[in-house]
Amino acid sequence: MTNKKTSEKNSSKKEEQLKTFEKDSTKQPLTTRQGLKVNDTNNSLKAGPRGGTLLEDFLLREKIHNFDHERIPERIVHARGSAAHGYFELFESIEEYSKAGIFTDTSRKTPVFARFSTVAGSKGSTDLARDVRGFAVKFYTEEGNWDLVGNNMPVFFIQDAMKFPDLIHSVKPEPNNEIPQAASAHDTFYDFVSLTTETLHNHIWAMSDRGIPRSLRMMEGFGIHTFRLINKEGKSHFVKFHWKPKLGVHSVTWDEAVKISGADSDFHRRDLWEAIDSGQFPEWELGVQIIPEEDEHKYDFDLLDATKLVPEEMVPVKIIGRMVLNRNPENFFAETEQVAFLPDNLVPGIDFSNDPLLQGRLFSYKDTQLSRLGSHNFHQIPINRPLVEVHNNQRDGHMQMDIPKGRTAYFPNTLGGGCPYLSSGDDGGFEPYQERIDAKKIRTRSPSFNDHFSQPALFYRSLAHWEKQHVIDAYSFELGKVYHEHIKERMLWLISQIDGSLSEKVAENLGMEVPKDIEKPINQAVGADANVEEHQPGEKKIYLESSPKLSQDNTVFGSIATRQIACLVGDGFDMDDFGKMKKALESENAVVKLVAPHGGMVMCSKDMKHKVDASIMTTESVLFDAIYIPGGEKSIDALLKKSKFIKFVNEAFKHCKAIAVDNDAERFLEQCSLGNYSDDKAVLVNNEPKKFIEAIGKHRNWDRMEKASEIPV
Ligand code: HDD
Repeated sequence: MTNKKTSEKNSSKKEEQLKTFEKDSTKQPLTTRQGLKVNDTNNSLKAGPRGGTLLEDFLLREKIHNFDHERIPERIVHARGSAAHGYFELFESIEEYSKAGIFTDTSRKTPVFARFSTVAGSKGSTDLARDVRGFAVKFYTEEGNWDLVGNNMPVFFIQDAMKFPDLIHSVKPEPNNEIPQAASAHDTFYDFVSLTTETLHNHIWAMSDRGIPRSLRMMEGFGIHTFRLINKEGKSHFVKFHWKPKLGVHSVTWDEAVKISGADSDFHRRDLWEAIDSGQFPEWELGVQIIPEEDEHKYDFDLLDATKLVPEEMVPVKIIGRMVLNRNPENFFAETEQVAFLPDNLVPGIDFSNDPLLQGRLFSYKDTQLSRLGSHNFHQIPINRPLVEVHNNQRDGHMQMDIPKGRTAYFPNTLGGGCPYLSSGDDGGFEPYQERIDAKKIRTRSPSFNDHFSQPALFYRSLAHWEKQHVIDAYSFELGKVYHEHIKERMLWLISQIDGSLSEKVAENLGMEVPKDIEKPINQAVGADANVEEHQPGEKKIYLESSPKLSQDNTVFGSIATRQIACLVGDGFDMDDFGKMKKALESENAVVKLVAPHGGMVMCSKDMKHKVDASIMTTESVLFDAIYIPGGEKSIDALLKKSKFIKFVNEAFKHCKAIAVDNDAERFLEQCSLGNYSDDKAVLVNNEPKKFIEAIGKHRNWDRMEKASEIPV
């Protein structure tokens, strides 16, 4: 057991390790790569002031040579990402299930590096694409690195790694014209999805609000696969990992997502960076669903099928620890870009299951890192180095950074004293779980994976009315962008397997009919030799009427920490109103920003100057969570002179956000298109700040949704 002092030391150990690689150029002379001091980095060496450049100019050649090689291939998926450092701590030991130090030693603070990402877009694409989000965490444990490489949705699109290239090729920009970027709404994706019925479950999650999070800090994370936990006695339990965000799970609407992509395509990256920078550290609890081995076949679905979740109502999530992200990277490339997550980075006490998707991942990631980072020595890059010492007989290769000592690079040896030596299980050596196997070698899919409709239907049934409407809108948008009628027809039929009224509404928006049946085989994700009938998607089952935990209506509400509040002000705004509101909001750790008709300074009613955070020309309503307008006759007159302020408020209303006004600011609201707002719980006129804070804490007033959809912005 690590004592408290050692634990603090461990948590900063990764920071210290990284610091030894940091380079601070303050007060340092500019040098070449060889350390030669440089006297001119502006002009190349020429034969006379107007003459040709000389080949001997090693300063020019070195500078350009480095520049030419600055880029490495971006990740083939999850290219766009943002990351942060932090720590994990355990609340209670689960030694009855796992012998892993990270799950038994409550005195440890384990350093972590977490990277969040979108899947389909390129490195420079928008943060607000409708997409699955990657949720990858590297734990630098005392037994070596453990990587939990998950997503923000608890299921995956496909069941077998063999289908991964097909899935990704279909969703990525089409190969002939490289269109569209970071968008699933196109023919090739729906051609594939509509023929591969196992995709339906992850697909409806992507069509739900989970596909457009408000913040990376407001997403759940899931390990997705069933893993194993192994205890000291060698007994195995199945486990599913869950990350639960302290701020709850919240999303933006599609209309906002589209507009945010134009107004600030770094919206999520900036949000994560600024929250950490301001000391509002994002936090998630780690939960586990533990299933005894004996129960492996107890469920209506197969635990090895990554397109299925285990409803929390059937197996509760036990919270065992928390992750806090408290430090931004020093350098994006060195850390966020070069970090290499590998699902096969394991520690004793955790092991794989036979999930065929997971098994394929164990090969793919290392392989990808090699082509991305250029050398198999990528584990020596500072962000990837474990905290424990590394000793083995692997040698040489591109970019070897260590200087291994001694004559022996083989095992067994006597010349090196038998070192590095082997460790037994008792001594922390990794021992694979001894699973009994008695099977034929066979290329197939287990029939127990054939139920493709029960869980997407369970998900849809569990959503609140406003979430259901968002799903209808999302399907209608995405399929509306599909050109080929036969693909849309197949999709409509598939959606009708989830819910009849859902497909009817989508069909109406598309101006089509839901087909009664579709020509088999629709599930073409089977081999040519397989019995196609046997592999058709099975009947929809109802083993749970609904799973309330799947709905964002039942998430955590209340906190307004880090929420962005736009205060619309012109010269002469009422300082008494504003001062009271600002104090109340900031005491709850919300971020108050002044948006004015111009940049620079704005004068309040007390003749004090206040710095403007954004002029109305440079910002948009969609970048804020709520709006406040203090009184002040002159200020309101100034706001009314710029029509964009009206659009600003109309848009916030359309997106069901909280709006508060004081005194003569009500005059401004009357010029907007809000209709009768007197009974709207989130439009507050001359109310206490407390009420405004409560309304923001509810995230949105979805009761307004129908009325808001008519606002013409
Ligand atoms: Fe993957 C990256 C998550 C299936 C092959 N994947 C990658 C990342 C995440 C995931 C979060 C980015 C890590 C980072 O931030 O650097 N992938 C998943 C999840 C899956 C999954 C949750 C299913 C449950 N992936 C999957 C399969 C394959 C891959 C089945 C291949 C057979 N994934 C890769 C990859 C990537 C990757 C091509 C690209 C960049 C990288 O690995 O480092 O190897």
